[in-house]
Amino acid sequence: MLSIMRLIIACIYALLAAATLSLEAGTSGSSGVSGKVSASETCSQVKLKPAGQCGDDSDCPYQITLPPLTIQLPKQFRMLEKTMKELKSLKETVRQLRSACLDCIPQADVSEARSQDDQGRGDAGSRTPMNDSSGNDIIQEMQQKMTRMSISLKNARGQIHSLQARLDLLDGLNLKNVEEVVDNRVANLTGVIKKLSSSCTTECAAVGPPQHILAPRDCSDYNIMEQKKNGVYRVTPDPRNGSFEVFCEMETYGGGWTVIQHRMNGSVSFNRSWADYKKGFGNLKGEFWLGNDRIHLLTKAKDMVLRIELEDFAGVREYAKYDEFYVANEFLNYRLSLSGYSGTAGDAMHFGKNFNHDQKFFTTRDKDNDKYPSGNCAAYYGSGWWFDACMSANLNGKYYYKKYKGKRDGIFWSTWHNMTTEQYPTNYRQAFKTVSMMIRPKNYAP
Ligand SMILES: [Ca+2]
Repeated sequence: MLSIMRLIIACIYALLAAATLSLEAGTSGSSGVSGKVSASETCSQVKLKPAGQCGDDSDCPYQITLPPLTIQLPKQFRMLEKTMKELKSLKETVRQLRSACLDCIPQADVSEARSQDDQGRGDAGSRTPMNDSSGNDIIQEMQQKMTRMSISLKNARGQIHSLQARLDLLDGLNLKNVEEVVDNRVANLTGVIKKLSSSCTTECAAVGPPQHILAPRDCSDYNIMEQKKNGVYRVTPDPRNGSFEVFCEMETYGGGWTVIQHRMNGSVSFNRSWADYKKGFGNLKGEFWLGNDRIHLLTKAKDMVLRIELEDFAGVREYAKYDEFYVANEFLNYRLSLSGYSGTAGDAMHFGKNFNHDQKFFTTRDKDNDKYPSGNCAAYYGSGWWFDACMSANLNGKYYYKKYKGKRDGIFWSTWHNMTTEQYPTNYRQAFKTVSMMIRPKNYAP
């Protein structure tokens, strides 16, 4: 408002200055000048004009016309008074509340005292209830705000707690621990690789060229390729480990069998070292042990079934079949997994609690992995086998051409003929004319 007043005054001053100039012009030149004197645009509404001749008393008959003053105030100004009043009453309420709080006077007492006071003041009585209610409103609003804030605080505290818990968990995991575990694993693996490369001789050098990837993995693959004749075939169970020759039984029992062991005339000794059993020995067209590494590769490549064919010197043939047959690698001592028996020769591999060849390690005369604490079963029986403590079956035993007496070190299958009918040392022991161990994929369909 002040600034508007200043503007008007400035306008008047400007007009007066202009009029003075015009007067000087009028006195020096023609008289009765009747031109309008206008200042800036802002001052255009203010007019100053001559109303006759100047007299001797220096009072010039000029008149000033001011426009009607209209000031547009913001509409909020309409509320100004009301707002000021409300502010005043609020201040009063706050003051009362503060004093009530300071004096520790119960709220009811204050209300009572105030109502008495108001009665004394007459007309003020009508405003007091409004003040009370607005005060209560403020208190309620503040209480609501407080409640909301305390809820927010509670939530925040909960979140902080859960974050802390997660942090603690991460601390527990501790990157250093993880690093240590990884380091240990790497160290172990390095050890294994070192071992592997040191044992890597001729077999590793024989790693085949890429064409072996599509080569038959075992005899069943040849059977699919319409090779129906028994004989020696090359197989590649795992391209990374090269290929090797095997004898395939393609004509009987549905064909597709990879033979891993064969006895037929006693021409080959099976009383061999760990190294011999590892790489295999004998003649694929005669008597042989395919080799533990190769048996491992074959049984690792596919789920295999084992078929054992037995024939005695009377020409009687029996068989035992196992739906699961797996030989682990050398680091696990070629541990045997064998289950799912069917057949006619009986389940001599699981003869009983004390004679069970399943899950047993391979033992040779120079490497004792058996369950017999006082000696080496392989050395005693002159055979490499998955000895327990020691055996209810041993197909790598000595080849006898007829029944024999004494130490049971021959080819042995305890469920045929029965062990109890061969009382030591008086009775004769069974001898076998031919033995075959052969494997074929479980899902093979002849
Ligand atoms: Ca032992």
